[in-house]
Order: sequence, then structure tokens, then C-alpha cells
Amino acid sequence: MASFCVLDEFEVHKNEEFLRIAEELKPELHEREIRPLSMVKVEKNEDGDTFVTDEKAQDTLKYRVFKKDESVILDFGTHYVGYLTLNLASAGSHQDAPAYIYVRFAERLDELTENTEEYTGWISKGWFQEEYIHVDVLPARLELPRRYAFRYLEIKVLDVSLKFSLVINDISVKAVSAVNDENIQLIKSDDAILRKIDEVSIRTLKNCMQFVFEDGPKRDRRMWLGDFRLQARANYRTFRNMSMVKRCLYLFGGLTFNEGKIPACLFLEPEIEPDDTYLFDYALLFGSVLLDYYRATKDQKTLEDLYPIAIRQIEIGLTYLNEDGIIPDRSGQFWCFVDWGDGLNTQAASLAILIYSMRYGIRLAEYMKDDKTIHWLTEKMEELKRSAVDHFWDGEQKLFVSGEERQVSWATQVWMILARVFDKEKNRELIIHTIEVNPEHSMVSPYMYHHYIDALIRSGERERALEEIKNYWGGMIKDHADTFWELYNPHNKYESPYGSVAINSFCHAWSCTPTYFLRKFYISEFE
Ligand code: RAM
Repeated sequence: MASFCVLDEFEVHKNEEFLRIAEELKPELHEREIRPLSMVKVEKNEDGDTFVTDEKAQDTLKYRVFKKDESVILDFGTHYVGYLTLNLASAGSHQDAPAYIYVRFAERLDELTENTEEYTGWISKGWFQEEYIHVDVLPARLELPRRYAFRYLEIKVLDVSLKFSLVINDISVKAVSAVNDENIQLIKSDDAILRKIDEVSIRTLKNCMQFVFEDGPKRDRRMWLGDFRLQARANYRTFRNMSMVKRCLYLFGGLTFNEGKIPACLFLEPEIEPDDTYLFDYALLFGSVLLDYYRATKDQKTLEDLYPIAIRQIEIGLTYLNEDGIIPDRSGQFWCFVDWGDGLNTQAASLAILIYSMRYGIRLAEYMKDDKTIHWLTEKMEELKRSAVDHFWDGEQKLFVSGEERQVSWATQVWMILARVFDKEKNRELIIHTIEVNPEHSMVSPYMYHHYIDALIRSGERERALEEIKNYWGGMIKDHADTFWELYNPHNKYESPYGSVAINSFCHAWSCTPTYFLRKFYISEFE
């Protein structure tokens, strides 16, 4: 279980001007009405697994009459985010009791086989997308107030009465997103899996783009800085919705806390508010989001407004260095995220991310023509690269180690490569050696895999990177992903950081980046 780092004091600083800029950029959502395409029948096969067959929905569903304990599972064909309306009526004698129904939404069919009553995980079971509803008077047009993320909808009639049945006349969903994918061209490739990976990445991004870049429309439905950074990258190559990135940058910039720290995430309702969680790595990466945005837009005003905040994150990061010039180990706390994965030691990676963020800081300072900052950041960055090698490089293993127990993990190698502690050729040797050794502490989230792909590409291993994209994100597709998931460990498909895979999010922001890689580094090969 992750332990949250609760701050003793939490003092929010609001920059009203920044928040006003952000508010003006709040998007209108695109709406589309959709209906289920087919019905799903769940059967048990000899192994006890579920076996599914489809039927045409509209013919069978219209005017379908349900008695007590009867149910239906509907398939909307792919993943959507939206609001459900049911048109209900009664058949038989006068309705002499409430119709009592259960509805459950699922992003993947597997979720419907999980019993939510048995869930004992450490995050709220309120995230399960299920409702128990009483309908006192029929006919009724039932508009559910909550927004759901799903492909499948199960409706179960828990009770009616002996004298009447429930009739479902119509089921519709108002699907919402800040963007429209009608004009997005998918990549041209002879490789069907790459085309599919591109399509699924774009759907993932689209369904996470609501009033802000949400991390997951099922859960957590808020904006995490680490996820936002990757979404923005995918967005520049696809929807190119620059105002959404600008809005989110100003929201983070407008809601800092304590010494000027950027919060790890923002809650959106009832009004936008920062979470009292500081994640060392996420805060440092703010500068990288700003730099990407500036390069994509050349928006000087935004750069000037937010540059001091990005540099401030680096200054704060540096205050954590100890006398040896490294970050003390706080792996037991939810303090430097890096990746999910039990027992991952994040000490060395935290230093690498600090170094990485300094390089981005220097680039920002160059655009700002801020020579003083370029100078001190460059000097300090070189010093930290030396302490990274002195403290964490294990010359015998030819790998970086982390923490007192000298843990060897994929994450540490990847971040040291991205920090460019070594030159490109040595980085290439390191990533190849890592692949050969295959450290026990593997990567589990698409967030970490994103950085692995980035490290491969930056070390000149493009072909291998493409293969890894196909293996990893293609693996989710083979497992029927309509949108990419929060967590995918090919070695343990039931892995969850929360205690049950059913509470994982299956449309998750940080997993949408293959489209960014494909379009940025490979698209010329497809055209
Ligand atoms: C989870 C979510 C989110 C991520 C944080 C660190 O709550 O998956 O996307 O950024 O962890």
C-alpha cells in the first residue's frame, strides 16, 4: 500500500490573474448521442471462464420486458465517456411497487465478473461505476446525473412485483469530449497493429480530454501533472488543442502552495483546487510541459508568465539535496512517483529527474535570454551528474543502483539515460545491457514505459523502440483494449496498485503516447 505524504501545513497561493486566463479557456464540450450496438451473453466454459457471444441489440432490446432478476449487458461498440438516459415503462397491471434496478458500467467486460462487494482495496469503492435505483413512477425518463466511462452497460432488474414488469424502450448516451476526432487522420502503415495502436491512443486521449486533461474519466477524474505532460505531447501531434494545454498550464501555475510548490494534481469541482500532495518528480516536470508548449506554439507571453514558476520548482528540488549531493531516500513515501510497482526504490531516479528537469530549465532560460540562470543551472547540473555517477553507478554490474540495498531496477536506468548522465553511446550500451540483464524490478505502468521508449529512441535504438511499442501497447490490444490502461504489466495481468484490478482505470491519460512516438519519430516511414 502506498503511504501518502501528508503535509503539516498547507498554504495555497492563488494567482487570480492566471486563474482568470485559465477560466476563459474553458472549453465547450462536443456532444454526440450514441446507442448500444449489440448485446452480450456471458456463459461459463469448462474452465469457469466467461464466454461471450453477441446478438443484434436494437431488434431484441426495443420494448424488452424484464421480470425480477432478469438482466442484460449492452455493448456500445467502443469506449465512451458520457451520460446515460433510460426510457422506461411498465407492462401488466398498474405499477404497485417501485421498480428497483441496478446499473453497472464497465470499460472492459472483465470488470462485470468482479464482485464489488468483495473489494477490500485501499482506495474508495465509490469509484465502481454502479448504481442502485428506485423508480417510483413509470413511465419515466431516467437521466442519470453522473458521468461514466465505459463500453459495456449492465442493467439488472432487482425487483418489480408479481403484477407488473419493467419495459426498457430506449437507451441512449450523450458522449462528451473537448475534442472531435472526425478530422484526425490515422497513420498510414502496412502494419495493422501500428494502425490500431494509433487509433486506440487517440481514443484514449480524446476520452480523457474533458474540461481539462483528466487522468482517467472513470478514476481519478482529476488532473495529475505527470499525466498532463504526456497528454500534451500526444495532443500536439493529433488534436493540436493548444488552448487546452495553455489552460492547464495556467491552472497549475495559478495554484501553488507553501514555498511555491506545484501540487501533484488538481481537483476540478466544485471549483478548481490543488491537492495537498507534493510529488517531487511531477513538480519538477512542469518545466518540461512548459518547454514543449512553447516549442509547439511560440507563445511568448505564457512562457514569460510561467517561467519563474518552472525555475522555482528546480530551486525547491535542489533544497532536498544532502551534503553528498544526492536526494535522501524517501521511497517508503508517496513523494517521488516514478512508477507503481511494489518495493521500487526511487532514490537514484529522483536525482536523475532533478538533473533532467535542469536541462529543460536551461532550455527555458535560453528562450528567456536569462544568462544568469543558464549559468548557475549548467554548473549545478554538471555537478549533480558527477554525484549521480559517484553514488549510484556500479562499475561491476555496469548498472545504476538505488537506495541502501543497492536495488537495480529498470526505472533507475531509464531515468539516468534520460538525464544524460552519460553520453549517447554509453547510454546505448546501458540500455542494451539493461535489456540483457532484465532487472527483477520491472516497469509496470505505461507512464514508465513511455520513458523507456523515450530512452531507447534517445540512445539511437529506434527500431527496438518500435518493437517495444508493438509488444507493450500491442499486448493491451491483444487483450481487447479499446483505450489504453492505467496499468499493464505483461508479466502479471492482475496487477493493481490499489488492491483490485477492477478499480484500475482502463482509459488512462498517461498511456496515450504511442501516437506521439509514431507521429514524431516514425511517421515519415508511413507516408
Ligand atoms: C494515480 C493515477 C494518476 C497518477 C498518480 C500518480 O492516482 O493513476 O494518473 O498520476 O497515480
